[in-house]
Amino acid sequence: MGLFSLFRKKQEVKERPLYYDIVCPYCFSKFHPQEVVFRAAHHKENDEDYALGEDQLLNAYREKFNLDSIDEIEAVIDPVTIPDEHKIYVDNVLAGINDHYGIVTKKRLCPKCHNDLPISAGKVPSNIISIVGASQVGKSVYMTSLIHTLQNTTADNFDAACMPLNADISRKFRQNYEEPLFERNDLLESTQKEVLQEPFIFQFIFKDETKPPLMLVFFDAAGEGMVDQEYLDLYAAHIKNSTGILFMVDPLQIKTIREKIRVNLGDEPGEWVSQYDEPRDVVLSMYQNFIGFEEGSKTDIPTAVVLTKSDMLHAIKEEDGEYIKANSNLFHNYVHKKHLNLTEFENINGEIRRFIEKVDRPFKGALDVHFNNIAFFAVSALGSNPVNQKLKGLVDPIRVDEPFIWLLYKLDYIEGREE
Ligand SMILES: Nc1nc2c(ncn2[C@@H]2O[C@H](COP(=O)(O)OP(=O)(O)OP(=O)(O)O)[C@@H](O)[C@H]2O)c(=O)[nH]1
Ligand SMILES: [Mg+2]
Ligand SMILES: [Zn+2]
Repeated sequence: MGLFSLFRKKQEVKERPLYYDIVCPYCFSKFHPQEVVFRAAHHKENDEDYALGEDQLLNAYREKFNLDSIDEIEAVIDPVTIPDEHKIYVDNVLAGINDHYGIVTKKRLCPKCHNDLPISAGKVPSNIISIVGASQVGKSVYMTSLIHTLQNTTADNFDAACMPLNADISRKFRQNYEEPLFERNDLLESTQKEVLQEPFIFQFIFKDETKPPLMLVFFDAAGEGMVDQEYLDLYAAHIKNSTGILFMVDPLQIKTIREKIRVNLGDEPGEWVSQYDEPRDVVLSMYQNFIGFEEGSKTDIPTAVVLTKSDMLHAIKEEDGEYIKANSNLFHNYVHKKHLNLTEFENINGEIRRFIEKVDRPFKGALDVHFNNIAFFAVSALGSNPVNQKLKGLVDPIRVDEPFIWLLYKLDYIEGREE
């Protein structure tokens, strides 16, 4: 290796910042690690600054998601009231304070919603992966199938563990999403914006300790009826502050494909969604409302365009298919291990990109105009088309973790290799 290449190699090494801005995984606001507040580790009845009481910000958040309100909780301490010598730093991040009674608290809270922050907040990047798409494209089912797969196979394949942040999240995910789908073969109810589900927070922790853990926040938003301003604000912050976007498109949303599938399915159509938004309009409104702060600017957020319900494409495959070839890779599951197989990825990316270009040019155009960093995927969260809200067999996901693994690659957590 010559001197020059040595020098170049060195320059390429990215320096690790001392700390990272925190994105609260509960309310998605973004702030400097210095702006956190703390929950006192004790209480004093005769001191109003330290007495038990209601935490209005916390309860407002909990009310939004139909969680019980908390009547009495320890006080919130703002670190500006604490002398510098009583502040505790870990890895350059304000991590604790020694309060007026000499009692240490390390319970950091989000300044905007007063929920507990994860221990790693500010020390590692906050990664939020958002799932967007029109009503009924399959967001909730995909999220469930993805998390299930991440926990059961993907994590292992990348020498990592995928775990819910706490027992509450674990229980809710199992009860409301995983068990109905994977154990009872029932489909999920359409997500109602009136009964907001608080975000599901998972951690993807690599066994190699030099790799920072990855925080995964999934917010199962309703695809329809986004009119409520508070809900819109929350959703906007979620998307704007996310590190990766999974943009879901249903083949049935695309007019030319919809008609073809309808004809080919004949008298056994299974589930059939009656009304859809045009994919292009979903991109436009997402961009205008949530991403584009400046007219004409493109977003750099890596965005996986994910064609859902790929099992439906069997109905339009053909030997020398104009749209989808009968032997297409998209019908077969592929397991990426240790790294992203770039050959496999480019194959799918190219095929779906060409497919979208052919069947919905306005949509492809809108994507090109607004996104710098996109790739195309096809997944089936269920593996087959359900009939009467029931699956015929077991859930058998196809390629559900591939878009996620591509995001890991884009965010420099894993390598890609030609094979
Ligand atoms: N064939 C097939 N159908 C699917 C698949 N995933 C979802 N569906 C169908 O799509 C319907 C909607 O899925 P959801 O995940 O609830 O859609 P959503 O985007 O969360 O919908 P909203 O919450 O109403 O915005 C399901 O009831 C299924 O009928 C799949 O992998 N294959
Ligand atoms: Mg839903
Ligand atoms: Zn918050």
